[in-house]
Amino acid sequence: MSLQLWTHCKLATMQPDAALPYGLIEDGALVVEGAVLHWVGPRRELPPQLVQRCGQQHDAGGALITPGLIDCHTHLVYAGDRSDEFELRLNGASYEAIARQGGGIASTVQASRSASPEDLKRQSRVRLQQLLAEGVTTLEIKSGYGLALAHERKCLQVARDLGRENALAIRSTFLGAHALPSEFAGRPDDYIDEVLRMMVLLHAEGLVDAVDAFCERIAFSPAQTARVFETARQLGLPVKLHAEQLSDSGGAQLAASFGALSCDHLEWLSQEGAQAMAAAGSVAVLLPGAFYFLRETRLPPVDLLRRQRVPIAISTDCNPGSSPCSSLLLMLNMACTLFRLTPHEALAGVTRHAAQALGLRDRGVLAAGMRADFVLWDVQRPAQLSYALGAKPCIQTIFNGEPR
Ligand code: DI6
Ligand code: FE
Repeated sequence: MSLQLWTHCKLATMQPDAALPYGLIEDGALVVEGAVLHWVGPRRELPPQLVQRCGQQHDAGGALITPGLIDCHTHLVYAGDRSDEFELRLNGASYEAIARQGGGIASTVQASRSASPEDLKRQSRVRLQQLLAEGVTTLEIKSGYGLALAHERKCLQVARDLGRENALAIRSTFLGAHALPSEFAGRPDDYIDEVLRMMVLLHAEGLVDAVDAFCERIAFSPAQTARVFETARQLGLPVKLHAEQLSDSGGAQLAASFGALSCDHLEWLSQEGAQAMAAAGSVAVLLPGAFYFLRETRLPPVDLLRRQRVPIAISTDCNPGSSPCSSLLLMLNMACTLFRLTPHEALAGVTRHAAQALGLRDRGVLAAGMRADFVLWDVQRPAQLSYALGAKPCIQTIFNGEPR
C-alpha cells in the first residue's frame, strides 16, 4: 500500500507521556498508511528509506496538526428548537420549572416524534456540518427524544445514516431513560420496563453502542438507573451517566459501580463520587455549554478531579434545551474561562480523554498504529484553539487517511 508523507508542520500529538505539553513536536512529520498512522515524530528522525516509500508527499504549509476532534456527548438528532423556553427563562421561569410543567425535554420529544426521518436528518445535518467544519472526526449521538420504540429507532437510524453519509465516525448511545414520556405519567417504573425492552430490541438491530440515563430529581432515580445499567451489562453494552447536573444524587458512585465509561455534567459531584470514578477509571465529561446556557453558578469540582486523577473530557452536549451549541472550539474556550481548565487540559478533553469516554483506544492521539484522523489548523500555538472566540482556524481535516 502506498504511503503518504506530511511535513512542514507542528504536531500536537497529545501523547500522555510526552516531554512537552501537548506532546508538541515543532518540526514534525507524519506517515500515513491507508487509514492508519504509520510513523509520527520529528522530521529529522524520519528514516530515509521510509521517505522513499512515500508515494505522495504533502506540504502542510506550517500548519499545526492535532488529532481529529472528538465530541463525546451530544443529543444532536432532534427536531425544532426551544427558543420559546429561552424567552420564558429570561422572564424568570427556571429550567426545572419548565420541565415540571410539561415543557423542556417533552416538547422536543413531541417535535421529534412528529418529524419524518428525512426531516429529522435534514435538521440534524445542519448541526453536524458545523461540527465537521471544526475538525470533528468522531461524534457521539444519543437518542432520548423519541422515548418510544419506533421513535427511538428512528433517531438512532438517523444517527447511523449521518455517519454513513459523511466522513466521520458516529457512536450511538441509547438514552431511553432521558425523561418520562406523557403516556407513562405517574408510572416511571413501568416506563423503565419499556426502556429495558427497547434496549434489547434496538441492540439486536445493531443500533446501540452504549447506554446512558439521566439520573436526576426531574428524571430517574438511582434505583431506576441501576435497572437500566443491569440490562446493559447483560447485553455487554458499556454505560455512561448524566450525573449530578442539578443535584447530588450519588449517580457517579452508581455509574462507577457498573464500570461506567464516563459520568457527565458533575457540577454537584462529591468527594466520594470522584473517588469512585477514579477507582473505576471513568472519565469526567464536563459540559461548559450547559453550565453557561442555564446560567448555573455551581462549578464542577475540577481540582478534586485533578487530585483524584480522573481524566477530564469536554463536549458540546449539543441539545435544544440546555446547550444549543454546535461549536466544540467554543467549548474549549468556555472550559478554560468558566471552569479554569488549562488550554492543554481542554485540548486533551476533546482528543485523548474524549476517546477514552467513548471506550475508543484507536484515536485521540497522534502515534503510530492510531487511526489517521487529523486536522490542520491555521495557528502557531495549540493554545490559540481555546483562546479565540468564533475563529475558524480549521484548514483541512483528514479522516481515515483521506482528505474530507
Ligand atoms: N441533561 C441535559 O443537559 C440535556 N439532557 C440531559 O439529560 C438537556 C436536554 C434538554 O433539555 O432537551
Ligand atoms: Fe446531555
